[in-house]
Amino acid sequence: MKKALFFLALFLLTAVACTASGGDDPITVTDPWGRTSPAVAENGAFYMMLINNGDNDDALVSVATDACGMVELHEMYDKGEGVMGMRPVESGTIPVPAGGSAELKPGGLHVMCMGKQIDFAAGTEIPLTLTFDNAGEMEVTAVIRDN
Ligand SMILES: [Cu+2]
Repeated sequence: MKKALFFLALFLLTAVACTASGGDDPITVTDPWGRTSPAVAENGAFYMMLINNGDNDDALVSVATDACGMVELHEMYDKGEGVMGMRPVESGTIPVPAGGSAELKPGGLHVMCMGKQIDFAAGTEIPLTLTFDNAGEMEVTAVIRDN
């Protein structure tokens, strides 16, 4: 029984590794990260570059992680008079066109982490499950750093 569990665990690990680095995966995610913030800060954000090497348009639909009470896809926008605000992306998804990319970065598109469950200390690694319209689920690890 123990042995069976071991092989099951091994299989699952292999499956996750393949999902993350699969050679024919049309979507590549580079440099997922989040900014350091103390546990008392209620919210945080994650950034990354989404690259679509495939022939079909795709879109980031949602992100899930145990590190946040709730996750939304957000964009920054100009409220006027030099004041920036943020809001959920209009279509609810972040488009990643075929042969193109989408950059999530400070001051722009971001994965909003509401109700942080942990301290975002430098060096902390946070697993994220990204769900794409076509490419399906993808596991990445965001690293917390200063900028
Ligand atoms: Cu936000």
